[in-house]
Amino acid sequence: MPRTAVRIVAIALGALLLAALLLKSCRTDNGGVTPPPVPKEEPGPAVKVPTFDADSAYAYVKRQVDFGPRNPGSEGHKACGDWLVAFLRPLADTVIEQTGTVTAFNGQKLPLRNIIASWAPEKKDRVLLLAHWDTRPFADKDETRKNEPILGANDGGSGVGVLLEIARRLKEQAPMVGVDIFLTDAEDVGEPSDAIMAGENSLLTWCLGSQYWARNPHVPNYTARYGILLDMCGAAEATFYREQLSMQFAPHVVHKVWKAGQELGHERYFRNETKYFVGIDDHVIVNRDMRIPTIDIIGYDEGTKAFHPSWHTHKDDLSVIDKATLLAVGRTVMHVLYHER
Ligand code: AHN
Ligand code: ZN
Repeated sequence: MPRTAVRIVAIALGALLLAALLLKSCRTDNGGVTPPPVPKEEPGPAVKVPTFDADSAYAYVKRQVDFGPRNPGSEGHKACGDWLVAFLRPLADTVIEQTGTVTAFNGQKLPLRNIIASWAPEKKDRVLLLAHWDTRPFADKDETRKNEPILGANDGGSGVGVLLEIARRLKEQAPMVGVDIFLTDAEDVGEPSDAIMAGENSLLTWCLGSQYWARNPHVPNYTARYGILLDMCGAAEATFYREQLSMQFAPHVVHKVWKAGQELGHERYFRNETKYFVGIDDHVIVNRDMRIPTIDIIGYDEGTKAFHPSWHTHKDDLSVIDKATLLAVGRTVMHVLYHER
């Protein structure tokens, strides 16, 4: 055979061998009769949500209560404010303190200290988390010692405790979105009132810190995708119903958060009914003045048909706080936060 012919035969044999090998590798176990199964829709890379540690959230509530009452102008207010800033500084990318003076309903001048900790402040897509860190200067719902300031373990302490634990996790693992934790001041200095629905003037005697911030945002043109306010979210067996104003301003956020809570197994806490209308709280200001859709996760009590029985009384101490409730709230908020793209 001439040389070229030998070469052609060799190439042909090689090609055949290769084809056979390829064919074999394509065959399925049952001889290539059935096509390979259609792969199920690939879920995106699983989102890893950091653990929320309820023991540390509880310790942060206790730490605040140990300062005593934290009403604006008090010793506890000054000391706790210093501690909060020192706690957040090493965890956040920036911590901004807004200080000023506000006037209470009775004409009293109060020192104001809003604390805003930010992660990835350069990002446009952000989530705002809020809780008030001040406590009520009097116990107007109590039978005794009505004029003395309360400890505010649940009313003030609980929301801040949960957010401080989230802050610790934000340092360890960044979510896709930027985050701001806004600890509002002078929320709980409102005019005592028996009416659930007081007039507009009386309503605006509450939430003086968030009102100040809305007039003077900590950064120019500040905005966020949405906001979540935590208020009185630490009592045992707390129930969180969809709050009416949250449903009006930010129904998509309510649905997202309540769905997350239920999927995580916290359906005892997150209930699918609207039971109350919280006419004034920091979310009202953020919605109304900043136009950031913001919800309120705030405990509703089946007995009082309003807030927890310890509300604005001296009973609002550490014994009200339950780790299981802190856990349900903290895990739910973190789940939502870390699933934002
Ligand atoms: C009213 O008392 C109308 N709203 C509740 C605001 C508040 C007080 N949250 C905590 N303490
Ligand atoms: Zn209060």
